[in-house]
Amino acid sequence: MSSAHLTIGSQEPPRVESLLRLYSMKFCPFAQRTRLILNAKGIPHDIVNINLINKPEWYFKINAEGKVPALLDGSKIIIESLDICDYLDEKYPINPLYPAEPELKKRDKDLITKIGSVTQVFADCVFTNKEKTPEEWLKDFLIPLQDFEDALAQRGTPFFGGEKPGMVDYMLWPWAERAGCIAIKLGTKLPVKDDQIPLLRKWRKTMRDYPIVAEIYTSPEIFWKLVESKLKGTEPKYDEL
Ligand SMILES: N[C@@H](CCC(=O)N[C@@H](CS)C(=O)NCC(=O)O)C(=O)O
Repeated sequence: MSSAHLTIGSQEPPRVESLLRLYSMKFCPFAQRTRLILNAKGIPHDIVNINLINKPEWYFKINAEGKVPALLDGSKIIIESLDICDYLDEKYPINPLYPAEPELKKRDKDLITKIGSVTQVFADCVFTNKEKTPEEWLKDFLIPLQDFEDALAQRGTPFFGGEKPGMVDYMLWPWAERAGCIAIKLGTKLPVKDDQIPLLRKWRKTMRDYPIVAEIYTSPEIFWKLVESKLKGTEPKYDEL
């Protein structure tokens, strides 16, 4: 079930016993991470979408900060996308998303902590009106992205997870999916040269076609509508995009 985005004055839909519930917003990259993991592991769940501008009162009992995603598992509530994804990976061993060797798992976790630097540049570029040239933005992006390029080179596999996506792939993907918004915002593509981040660009294309990713893919044009309403300070039409 994927519902319309619930707003102030709404009631929470009845819970289904023994079914995990994910509180989400269709276009939230952090919630997308958790949706990818639920789908990658084939975990039955339902989704309750939250209107993040006019949040339903009851949602603050789930997450006092009012943010999505949040996961309800019986009486247990887990917040923060990375914690939810790790929780799911531990609880549902099918299709493990980290390597079994502790040192390789740590290597993945360390890489995941570097995603924040990528999302920061993305937010600055797309959601603010900072005056920079495309060349300057490219330089800003290449600094954090180089770590990921180096990791792919070191691993020698199409995905960070090997021959199929693992936790690093799914945690990074939502921003790769939205990367098309950069060209829309700047009115031109970033002037990436052929020898810059070639493995990462190939990874992006391969991920785009991977069934778990393709199943919940949203185009940059749709994301852009959400960005525009954020920049204008208007309420996004979550259910009409
Ligand atoms: N660190 C959190 C970030 C979650 C987050 O910022 N979610 C946004 C939507 S994309 C949100 O709920 N915003 C509403 C708010 O801040 O009130 C995570 O990884 O889950």
